[in-house]
Amino acid sequence: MDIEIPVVWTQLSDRHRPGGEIYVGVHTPGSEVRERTRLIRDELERAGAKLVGAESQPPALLEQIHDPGLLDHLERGWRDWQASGLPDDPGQPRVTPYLFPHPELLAGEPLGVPSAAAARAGRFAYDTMTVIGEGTWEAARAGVDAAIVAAELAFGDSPRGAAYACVRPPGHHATRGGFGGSCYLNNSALAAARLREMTDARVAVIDVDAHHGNGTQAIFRADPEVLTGSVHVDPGAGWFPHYVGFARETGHGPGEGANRNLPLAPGTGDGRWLDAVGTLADWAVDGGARALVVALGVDAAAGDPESPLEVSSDGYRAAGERLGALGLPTAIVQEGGYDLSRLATLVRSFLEGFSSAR
Ligand code: Q9C
Ligand code: ZN
Repeated sequence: MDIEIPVVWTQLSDRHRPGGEIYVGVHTPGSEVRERTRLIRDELERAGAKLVGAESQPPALLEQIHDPGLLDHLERGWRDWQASGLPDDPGQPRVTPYLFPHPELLAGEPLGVPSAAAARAGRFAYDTMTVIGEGTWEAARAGVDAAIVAAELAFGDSPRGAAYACVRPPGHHATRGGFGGSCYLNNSALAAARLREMTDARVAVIDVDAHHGNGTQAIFRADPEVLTGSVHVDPGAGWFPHYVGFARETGHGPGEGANRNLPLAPGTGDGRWLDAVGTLADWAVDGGARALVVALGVDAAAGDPESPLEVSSDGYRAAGERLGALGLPTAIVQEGGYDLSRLATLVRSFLEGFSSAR
């Protein structure tokens, strides 16, 4: 079956080469690697999908979603790091934090931006895994462009349009002013913001990545017009992002009730995972959503090195059918998914399921 959904693509994704990640102080190969988007693109091309280039977008929406300090750091962080001499002494080529402005370090004093590049590396990053290299900013920016273009194609001429943004690095762990979890800029949040502009109606983000979409939750925490729902492995059972992603997090102030978390036990598998996806779908529609962003992580799949949820390829197909059947304009944005032998077919299964329901 051919995939009717346009695939928004940018070769700038390749410019992000994290070269591994620092996990528990150890340099490890990391799982968010360059091959990911190529594998997906090639598979979707074979499935007959049409590729669309991600045109460069004006910065206004980016500045609406993210803190200017974060944007400035991501844009110039690598150059400043080069100038600081740290690549030679002690020999770290990428922007890698050693110190963080923990609330107990500040002890109530105001949070500034330190002058030393080594210290600045921890000012906006909340983990040691998510390093900045030469092309990180260009790739992350292009990911945002692709997500915005996907939102525009989804809303486009057809009232039931859909488009898929084939991007890396992923975005759903990036908050307004912070980044981590292999994410720098929140592509899914940008797609939601663009849909909000175009529809002038309520929008929902449904996040099926194996990990809690903490960045998207944080960005829209107090916004009643963007519903954010996430199904993920229970952070309380020992999984990233550990501190957030619990069912008790339901939004804040005017956004109270506009966030929903469905944490699942390790080993959950298709049945209860699909029930949770369905619960979020019904919740979004009952809440008045007129457009949808799917934060499509395929790392909930069995065999993925980053999660213990045992979802199958048919599970992803069924999730696609369920979300496609809502009939809403939908921007599907790539998030995680790290089993290189299955990544592309999982995305294909989801998109085929989605297409079949339109
Ligand atoms: N590799 C996304 O899926 N894992 N981020 C820590 C060492 C963190 C995943 C264990 C997983 C973050 C976008
Ligand atoms: Zn994930």
